[in-house]
Amino acid sequence: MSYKRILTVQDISCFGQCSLTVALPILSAAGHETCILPSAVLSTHTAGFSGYTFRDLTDDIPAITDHWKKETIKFDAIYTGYLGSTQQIDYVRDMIATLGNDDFVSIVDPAMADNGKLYPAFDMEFVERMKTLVFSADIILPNITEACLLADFEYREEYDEEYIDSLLAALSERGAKTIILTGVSYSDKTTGVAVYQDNKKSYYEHRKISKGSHGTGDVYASAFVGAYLHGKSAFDSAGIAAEYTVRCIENTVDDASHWYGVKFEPVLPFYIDCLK
Ligand code: PXL
Repeated sequence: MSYKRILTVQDISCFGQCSLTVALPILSAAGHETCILPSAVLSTHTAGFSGYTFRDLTDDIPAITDHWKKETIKFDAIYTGYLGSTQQIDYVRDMIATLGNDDFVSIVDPAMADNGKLYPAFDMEFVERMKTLVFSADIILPNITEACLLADFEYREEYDEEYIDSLLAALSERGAKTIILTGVSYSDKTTGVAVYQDNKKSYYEHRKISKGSHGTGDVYASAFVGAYLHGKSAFDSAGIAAEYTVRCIENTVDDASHWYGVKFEPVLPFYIDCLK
């Protein structure tokens, strides 16, 4: 088994089971050294709560990364999620350019939109800047909404395989390398992930749970990164992350009081088994 040092850059939502409170335990469970750079600190995530606090940590980032450079600290991978400002996108690009070991991988989840809409904190300037990060990363994990924003593509609620193929082609033409496109569903009972790598597309289909859950994009991306850095292929990692995320949702769906996230912790043993 390989022990990698991963830096993950995303927010701390103190309550709400998303971003770093999900990434840190999942990457650790996958057996990796997990270093963090919080992009912001919020009292809760922004999906479904109102009146949340938001402390932007943009101004702290240069001193943190300068210190790492002085200490010659390097990472095997940088995995980014929800960022706190447009400026942070440039800082992350600098980290990717300067803080990588040999065989370094950059993995970007452009966590900024879902269901046809940008999250409340973001605007089109952020989207434009995010393109510079996404189209230079080794692996990206957009959902369909994010992919459409990044590729200037029309967003559709209903679509077919041809539409998804054109969306993947548009991303690839703009510079995307390996694409893990999440939430691709061609039937009522199933959904899946389209994996585009070396000009070839594959599709991992799995059961769909009708009720949408918060934070599952972060659970999925973190489980993907953990498996990929463990040495699994992009397609196998996409499948493992999908099976794990579905089980996390199934473990939560009957508990109406747990609407803000998924109970991913009790399902970690399943994830660890998948990595064997
Ligand atoms: O799960 C994505 C996410 C992460 N962090 C914050 C969010 C969201 C989604 O809304 O609000 C703060």
